[in-house]
Amino acid sequence: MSKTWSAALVGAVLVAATLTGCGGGDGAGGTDDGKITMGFSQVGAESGWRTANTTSVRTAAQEAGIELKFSDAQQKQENQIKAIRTFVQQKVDVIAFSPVVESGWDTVLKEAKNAKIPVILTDRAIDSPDTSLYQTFLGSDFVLEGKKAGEWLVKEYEGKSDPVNIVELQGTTGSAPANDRRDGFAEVIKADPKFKVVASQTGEFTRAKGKEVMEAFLKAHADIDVLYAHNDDMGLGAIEAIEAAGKKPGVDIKIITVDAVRDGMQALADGKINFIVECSPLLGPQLMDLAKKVVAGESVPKRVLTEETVFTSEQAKAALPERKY
Ligand code: GYE
Repeated sequence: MSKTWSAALVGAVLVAATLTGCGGGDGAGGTDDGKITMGFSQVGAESGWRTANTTSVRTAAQEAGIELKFSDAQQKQENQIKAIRTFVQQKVDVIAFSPVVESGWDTVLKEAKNAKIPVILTDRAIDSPDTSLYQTFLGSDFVLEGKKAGEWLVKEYEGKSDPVNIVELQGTTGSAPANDRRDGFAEVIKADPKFKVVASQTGEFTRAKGKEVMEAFLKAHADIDVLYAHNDDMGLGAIEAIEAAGKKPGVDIKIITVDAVRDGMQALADGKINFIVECSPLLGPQLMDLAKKVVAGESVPKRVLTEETVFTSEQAKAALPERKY
């Protein structure tokens, strides 16, 4: 997490953002038909989490009577910048987006601000020092997720002194969840020098890349004890690589992932993953509520956190029948 964001977060606890009205007949973005139009720029379709998030946003928009202009950036920042510019030209009432990476948003967000179109960050943060560029940020605390992963590991190896060799599959380079999950985890495990991250590389949050990078890790390191994957999908890809190498995932190599989507939870219940830190993709309803308030000129908190838990294998077995995504 960037220092800027930490500072913004502290500020946000004290002050709620007050917004100037937008939409309606005030000469700002939006048309006069009374219906809210939201331009939404999604990261892509890289993971089970993302698919569930897209469904949540689409369904919630429909239920809230909000017209959604949905754009898929295919994990490319330039596509998101283009989509935001198009939304500005179209004079939508509100723009929401999940920034693929943290940096490089100031110019385009200033354009939206000049056009008086409010912006909501959803799922991922940006690291701009100018917090006036967006009204609120709705999503998880990724540093905390990384810490929870580290805390499980510390407990798991409590009382043992042998070195623990860890490989890490990072999310998309430069993205908030990759940066923060790496940092939160590192902060917790550094307390004990027996934990060593022997390799750390991006698996781009996808199964295919997770598998490919794990294959390389296995070739380069004969003595891997633990895999920490920044999402379930990369963990699931890595499981295929581990099995192909003749090792038992969850036993020979312990696996921690983040998200808790259905396939991840199944692998956890089957004992192939050992621990999952939940990250909720069901942001749609809260996003639509915030959008309505922002468009109406009401004040909203600068930071809205999602509530999340963690799962062991037993807990995954119990939760699976009810799991919606
Ligand atoms: O964990 C991962 C997805 O930004 C929280 O993006 C999201 C992450 C999620 O690709 O699976």
